[in-house]
Amino acid sequence: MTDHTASTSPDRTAEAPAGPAAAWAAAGVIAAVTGLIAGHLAAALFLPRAAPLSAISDVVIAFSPPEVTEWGIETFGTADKPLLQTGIAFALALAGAVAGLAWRRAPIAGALIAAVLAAAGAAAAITRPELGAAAALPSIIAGAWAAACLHWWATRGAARDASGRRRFLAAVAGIGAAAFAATLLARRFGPGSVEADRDAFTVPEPDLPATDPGPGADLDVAGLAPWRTPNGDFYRIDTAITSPAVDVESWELRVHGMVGQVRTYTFDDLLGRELIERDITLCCVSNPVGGSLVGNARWIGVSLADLLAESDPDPAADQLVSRSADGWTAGTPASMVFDGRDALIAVGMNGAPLPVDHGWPARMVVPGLYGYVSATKWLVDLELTTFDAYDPYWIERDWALPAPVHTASRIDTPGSKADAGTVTVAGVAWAQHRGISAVELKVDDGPWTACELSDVATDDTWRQWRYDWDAESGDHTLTVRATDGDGRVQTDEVAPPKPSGATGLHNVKITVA
Ligand SMILES: Nc1nc2c(c(=O)[nH]1)N[C@H]1C(S)=C(S)[C@@H](COP(=O)(O)O)O[C@H]1N2
Ligand SMILES: [Mo]
Repeated sequence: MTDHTASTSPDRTAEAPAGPAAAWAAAGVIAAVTGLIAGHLAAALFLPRAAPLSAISDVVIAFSPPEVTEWGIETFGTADKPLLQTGIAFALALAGAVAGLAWRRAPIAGALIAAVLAAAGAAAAITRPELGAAAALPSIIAGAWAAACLHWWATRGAARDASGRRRFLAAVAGIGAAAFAATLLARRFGPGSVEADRDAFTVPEPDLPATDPGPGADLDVAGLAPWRTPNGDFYRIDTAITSPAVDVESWELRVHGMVGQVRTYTFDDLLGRELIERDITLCCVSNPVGGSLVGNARWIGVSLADLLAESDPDPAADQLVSRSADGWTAGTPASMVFDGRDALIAVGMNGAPLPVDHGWPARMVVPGLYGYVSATKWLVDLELTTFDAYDPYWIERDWALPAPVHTASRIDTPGSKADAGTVTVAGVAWAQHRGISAVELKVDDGPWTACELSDVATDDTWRQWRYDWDAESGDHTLTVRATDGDGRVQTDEVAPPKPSGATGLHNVKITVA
């Protein structure tokens, strides 16, 4: 017979917490990180932008002063958002350690920390544009998993001996690693994945093919940017942490505002229209002199002007506001959209379906304007309005109203060292929709000397240039300047990117041995 009254269980309140504090902190970190993975797996399965890290980063960006976001873009370029997400993940891991230590003293305190973090993630997700109440779920799952982990640890892990504790934590970390792999797979192939839709889309043959500039379009110099920028190398700038996953089946483009008739178009409606293929160079207003936020691609899409005309726009509407699936906006002068230039709603880029990061399934491209006032990705809405009535995203943040791109030129090669003798100096120059008529190079304080230019078929692309320089040993400065198609020489006046685009001449300092 067992004597149930003679219990050997110790007095819990009097006992010191099981296991060393460091092990509890480690358990907290593992709980937080695996919780985040659980949240991201849940999101990947049904709502990519509701992933806790994406939602929190989106909110951090939305509420950061513009100076901070611009500093991020300038300092880290395209790596700004992965870095922000990594930083937030570290902060959450740290919060996990704190929750672990708190749980050691009083489980309710640790659970409370997990609940507060989950609530913050949930609030961030449901307040994002176009995300409903269901967006709270991934963060709730993350918090619940983290709390469950700490509970398991407290009840069956912490009291073991050192190697038992390590085995316990390794097992939980292993589950996390497996969930991480599953997340990556779900992102690529899961129901929330737009990649599958995109893969299934074959870009149709254009009704109006681009005029090919021929082999002379590319001077083919080592180190020189190719005339056509491959999609994988094309710069990417946007405010989205995770590119919006737009479902092409239900995608609609709405035209409204100061129009005679509101219209909506499906993706099939777009494909049924006359398809136009054009080579157009796109550049970012944030690009510093000599910078790489510029690229040239062969776009395929429909005429923006023709599509808008079907809605019978009011001639008093001077601004076309385009809106993306994630609520970003750009304001383009209606006069420029309707002046006959090849303003496109593009569905293809360099022969491939528009990459998800570049706006799948549809984006705007307007030759001659910076991206922030024209190149809306994940396009869903076109509103004819006035500049007086509405300030779009970057205008509200004190960037300049739209103006034609500045004439710019860049030296791509050589770098900072060369051997004496003939050195090929080469680069690109752009002044979209005005074209480039000349590029000149200056060595030290010498005269401006004309460079050889590549062939172009239109004024809407950049143009390569090259110059065979007879380099003598010593330190030299090479400076480049371009002249646009209207005969205007690029200004040497130095201006920063904000508010209306950088100006000044690009130079490189080179040591010739
Ligand atoms: N939806 C959306 N579209 C956007 C942006 C954005 O933040 N969100 N950024 C614009 C800016 S500032 C530029 S320079 C171009 C860059 O296009 P790319 O990323 O395809 O090179 O996209 C434009 N379209
Ligand atoms: Mo931009």
